[in-house]
Order: sequence, then structure tokens, then C-alpha cells
Amino acid sequence: MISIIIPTYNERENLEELFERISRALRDHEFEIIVVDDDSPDKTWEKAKTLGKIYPVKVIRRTREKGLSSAVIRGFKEAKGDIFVVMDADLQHPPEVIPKLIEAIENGAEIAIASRYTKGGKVENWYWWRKLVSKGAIMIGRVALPKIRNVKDPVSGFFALKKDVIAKTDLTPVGFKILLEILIKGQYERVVEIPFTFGLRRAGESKLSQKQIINYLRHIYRLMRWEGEIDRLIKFSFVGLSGIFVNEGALLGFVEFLGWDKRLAVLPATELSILNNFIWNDIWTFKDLKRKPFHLRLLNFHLAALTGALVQWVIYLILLYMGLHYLIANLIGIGFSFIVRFIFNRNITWG
Ligand SMILES: Nc1nc2c(ncn2[C@@H]2O[C@H](COP(=O)(O)OP(=O)(O)O)[C@@H](O)[C@H]2O)c(=O)[nH]1
Ligand SMILES: [Mg+2]
Repeated sequence: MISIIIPTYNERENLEELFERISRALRDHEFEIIVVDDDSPDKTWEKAKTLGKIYPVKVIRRTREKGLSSAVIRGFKEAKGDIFVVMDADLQHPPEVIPKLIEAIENGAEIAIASRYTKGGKVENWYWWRKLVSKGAIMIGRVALPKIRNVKDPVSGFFALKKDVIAKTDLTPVGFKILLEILIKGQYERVVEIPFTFGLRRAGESKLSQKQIINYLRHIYRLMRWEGEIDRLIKFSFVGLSGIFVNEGALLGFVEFLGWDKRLAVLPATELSILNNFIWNDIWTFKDLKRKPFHLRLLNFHLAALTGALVQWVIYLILLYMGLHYLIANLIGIGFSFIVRFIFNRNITWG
């Protein structure tokens, strides 16, 4: 049995075609449709109930709660099936894709995502900047949360999953991207992406536009904390700080006690600080992540340091050119270098 969960807000005009196309697509399956409506002013819930005489629809009309993610979570609670499908009501998610999602699940995936960004998928009628924002947001998510780095469209609102994926999981209804929450917190081995074309809204209007980005970033931050990535970032900063002391201390020693040339002594001092940072990151920051052999970790850590230094220098030059004070330019460069080194090390050195 398949449970199709559809959150709605002012979608009255879309329901009939939606239910008809779902029923046709799933004529070989046993299914139920669960509409979770937040007391829409256009009485979507009423229309859904009326159509319930023809189609297997269960209507939940929420009057106290609002929000897309919490509506989907409520739908999960009410669902009787072994496979859950989540989709929008506005026909931007073509029901004809549902059988492909189900098939992927039956073939062994626990989560099947209808994906705009996997090969063959696309978005209709978006300006280039709309696409850029969408892809940029996804890239941030994939970099911040290495667990999903291979998922091309982790924020799709159209997906299927086995009910066991979330049976033991406490999903928090923050943000609009419930799939992100499931991909991070759920229990699963295999995710499959099925390409589809995200079409035009049939009737009604979009509720999710502005404010989305801030909300999304907050959601990512919460999930990073949940994953322990923020802890890692903090440890990485402390290690970096310790490296400054090692670097300065070694330089002092080389120059004052060994009498080395100042211009050259900075190089072994820097190398010592890199080694210091490597060791601490290896036994502390990323200790649970050792997969590559030691010499490759060491090599990659050096490459990260080098990349970071180059990035720092380039940013520094750009900002100087733009007229910033050189100390501020350098500070911003250091900030970028820090981020680049963290991402490099998290995903490659210990990835
Ligand atoms: N229950 C519920 N559904 C919502 C809410 N906000 C949006 N939806 C539904 O979520 C789906 C996606 O919303 P939509 O406005 O089409 O987002 P867009 O495709 O990103 O523009 C639609 O079926 C909406 O009716 C909400 O606050 N509560
Ligand atoms: Mg929509």
C-alpha cells in the first residue's frame, strides 16, 4: 500500500486533475491520498472531501498549526502505507513520475527522489538567476552536509521513501525542505534520483518565495549541529589557533636560539605548524573519519594548506584592488582560506 501525502494551502482548483492523474498513474497499485490542509481560505479541504467520494482521499484540516514541513510530518503520522510519497498539489510534480519512484523503491532504494538536477531532469520557465539561486543553495547544503554530497536535488519536494526510514526518527518541522531533514536524520542505505521536469504551476499561486533563503540557511545550520559538523568546525578553529602559536614559537626559536635567517626560518616554522595542525586534526577533529592511508592524509592536508594560502592571496589582491585597507583585506582573505581548508579537509583529506 502506498500513501501519497499532499500538503495544501489554497489549491482548490488543482485537486480534481491531481487526483485523477494520480489514480490513473497508480491504477495497478493500492494507494491512499492524504491531504493535509492548513484551513485554506479557499476551502481546499472541503473540495478534497467532496472528491473523496470518487477517490481514496483522507483529508486532514489543521486549524491550529501551519507550515509545509509540519503538514508533511502530520501526513506521515496518518499514513497507513509501507511506502510514502510526498508531492505538491499544484501539478508542478507530475503524478506520472510516481510509478518510477515506487519502482526504484521496490528495486532496493529506501529513498527515491524526483530530481530536477540529475541527468535528464529540468526546470521549466525559470530565469537564469532563479536557477542560480536554487543551485547555489543546493551547493551550500551539499558542502555543509557531507552526508548528502552525492545527492543532486536534496531539497526536492517530490520523493518517495520506505516508512522504516523515518520510523525511529524525530523529524523537526523547520524550514520548507523536509527532504533535507529526512536525508540527514533518516535511516537508509541507498538513495536514487529519478529525473523529472518541474513544470508550471497549474492554478493558484506560490506561497514559498522570499524569506526562504534565510530559513533554509538556518535549517542547514541546525542539521550541521545535529551531524556534529559544527563541533568539527570549532575543533578545526582551535587547532588552527594552536598552529599560530607553534608557528610563532618555532620562528622565535629558529631566529633567536639557532641564529637562522629570518627570511628563511619562516618556512620550516610554517611547516611545523602545518604538521602540528595535521596531527591534532587527525587525532581529534576528524578522528572518526580516517579512510585514506596516512601518507595520503598528510599529503592532502598540505594541499589544503597550499590551496588555502593561494585563495587567501587572491582574495587579498582583489580586495586591495577594490580599495580596502590591506589589513582588512588580509583578514577577509584568512576567513576565506579557513573555509576552503575546512571544506577541503572535511571532504577530501578525511572524506
Ligand atoms: N499544509 C500546508 N501546505 C503548504 C503550505 N505552504 C505551501 N503549501 C503547499 O506546499 C506545496 C508547495 O508550495 P508552492 O507554493 O507550490 O511552492 P513552490 O512550488 O516552491 O512555489 C503546495 O502544494 C502548497 O499548497 C503550508 O503552510 N501548509
Ligand atoms: Mg509549486
